[in-house]
Amino acid sequence: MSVYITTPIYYVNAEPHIGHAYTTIVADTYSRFQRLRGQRVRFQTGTDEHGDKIAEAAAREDIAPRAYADKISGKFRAAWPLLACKPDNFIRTTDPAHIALVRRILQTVYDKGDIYFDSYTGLYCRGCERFLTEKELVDGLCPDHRAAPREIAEQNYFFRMSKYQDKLVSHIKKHADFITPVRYRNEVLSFLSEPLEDLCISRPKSRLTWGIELPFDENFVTYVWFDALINYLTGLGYPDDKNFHEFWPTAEHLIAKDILKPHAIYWSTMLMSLGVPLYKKLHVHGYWNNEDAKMSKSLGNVIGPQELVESYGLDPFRYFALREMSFGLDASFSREAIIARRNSDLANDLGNLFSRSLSMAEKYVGLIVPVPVADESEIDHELREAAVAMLAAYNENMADFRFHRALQAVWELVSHANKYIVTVEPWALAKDEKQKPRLDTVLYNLCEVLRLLTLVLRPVMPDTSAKMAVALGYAPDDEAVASLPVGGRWGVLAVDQRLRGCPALFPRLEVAKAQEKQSEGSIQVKAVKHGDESQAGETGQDIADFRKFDIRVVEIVAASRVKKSDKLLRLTVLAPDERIIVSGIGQYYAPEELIGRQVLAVCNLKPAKLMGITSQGMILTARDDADGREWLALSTVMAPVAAGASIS
Ligand code: ME8
Repeated sequence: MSVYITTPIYYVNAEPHIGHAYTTIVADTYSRFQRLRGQRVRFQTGTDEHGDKIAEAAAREDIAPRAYADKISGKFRAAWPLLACKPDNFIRTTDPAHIALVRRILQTVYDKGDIYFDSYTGLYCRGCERFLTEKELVDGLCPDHRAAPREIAEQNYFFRMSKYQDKLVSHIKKHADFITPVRYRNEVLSFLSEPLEDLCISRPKSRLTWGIELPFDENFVTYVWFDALINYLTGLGYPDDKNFHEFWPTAEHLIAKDILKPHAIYWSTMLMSLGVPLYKKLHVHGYWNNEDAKMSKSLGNVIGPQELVESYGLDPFRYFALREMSFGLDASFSREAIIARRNSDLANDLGNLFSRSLSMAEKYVGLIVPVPVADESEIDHELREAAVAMLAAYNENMADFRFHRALQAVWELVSHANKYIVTVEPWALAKDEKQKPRLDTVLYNLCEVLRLLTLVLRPVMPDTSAKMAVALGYAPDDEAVASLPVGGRWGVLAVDQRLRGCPALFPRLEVAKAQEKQSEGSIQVKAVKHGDESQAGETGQDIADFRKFDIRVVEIVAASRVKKSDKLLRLTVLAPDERIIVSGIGQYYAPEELIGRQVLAVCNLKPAKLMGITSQGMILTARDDADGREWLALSTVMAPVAAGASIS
């Protein structure tokens, strides 16, 4: 089967921002998902370059509209690779092929008698680039642009939109998922319950020259929407190209709620007049606000793609965008929200599952996928069922543009697998030779969960998924991690496969509040760095003070819980002398996980008594509570060193 997915073509009167980024990431994720299912996909985006708004923006910069359009269109084109968005076609309305097709279609519709000349007086909103009806105004103003429309009286050409009203209503009623989510379908039906006016589709050249000239009257240019919507056909080589025949019947348009009417009504009736079957679906999403305020250039709170990626990382931003917005509703962007998602969902839940599982596979089976035993226990069965349920929910929700639900389902499996580890305690199984088959089964199951996660996250976080694939010993395009028909079931991971082990998938982030460039509305975030000199500044401490502390790498050789305490662990460490350290990490680490680990500890503190045990030092941890849940991460060294090595 084939899939044709389009984004709106964006106006070149402003640079790309988070709103454009979101729509394009959704289209890209959907294309990748459909490819993962084995479909042939065509994904198109581009820029909308004619009309009042562009002419005005160019005039403000004192350059010709075409040169201005070239500059901004180039910025859109350059933005998408930064977000790992890979459109198959990038269309511009100034492309000669597009201009030729718009003129050809205008002529066809005109010859058919669906365009007529008339005089007209109307209320024109420059922001919307269209005449508004009295009913659309709120307190005499355009509700979107909060400006009073101008009364304009002029002669113009009109498209007989009203002629197709009944046909459109019955099409929408007959095809329940023509416009989704349903609230937007209802909005369109409610609008169509009143008589539809014909659409003014020309602008006299005396008022606007930056547009496509009407083929039947050189004194007029085409209204920008009659020009822009046709891009969806131009991009397929309508009417003769094989792409048109293959992809048009599958067309799915993706837009935000701001441009519902032109797509649902203008475009559908234009297609009816042309005699071209309607597109298959219109997917409508809500609006991103910045910290609950509308984003606008004048408020200085517009965030560009480059800044987003530099601040948060590419995949965390893609994940956040898809997970945070319930498709169809508005959502709010904030630095706290994205960092919380990154630290909690990605670093804590997914990252930990991955590194824990692979480090156990390294320790217990030398990174070779072990043979699972046939008679699995109840808990293994539940894990497998959870994986199967995730696949079903994922497939259904991704196909229906409910990305947040699909990701919720994926994270249910992540947390199920994390609980599985805590319950089965692989480290305890490893102590008993008789439990070897059980341990092998557990490790197989965990690696198989990791493989399935790698597969389903591929459309959402392509870079991370590729890293995960390599860590599991796959080439990134291996069908086990790159094809749902092949890999989308339990048990595909081959026994004896050599795993490679895993780097940290998501280094944790903190908000560097002091460095926020509030005035520019931009956000600065940096990786956690201890002892960062820039933070010490003028009031910094003397290095001699730091040297007073004897910080060493210590090796944990034994660990147990301190009785009657959730938090405290009794650790026997080599520093290199053997000593006991009591540490408050019991809620975050199981004692068994720690044996053999090298961590940092302060070794010359006065001995302290904790729950009756004398502690001869303090283990160093990084505390993170960015998402409101405290998490302590043990500090460690990147390569093994001799126990007792000092830190300087
Ligand atoms: O309307 N939240 O172009 P445009 C979510 N050229 N999405 C947003 C957004 C926000 N705050 N801001 C913009 C046009 N978008 C026409 C389209 S199509 C034939 C012609 C996204 O540059 C969203 O997809 O104003 C919205 O529909 C689109 O950008 C509007 O882009």
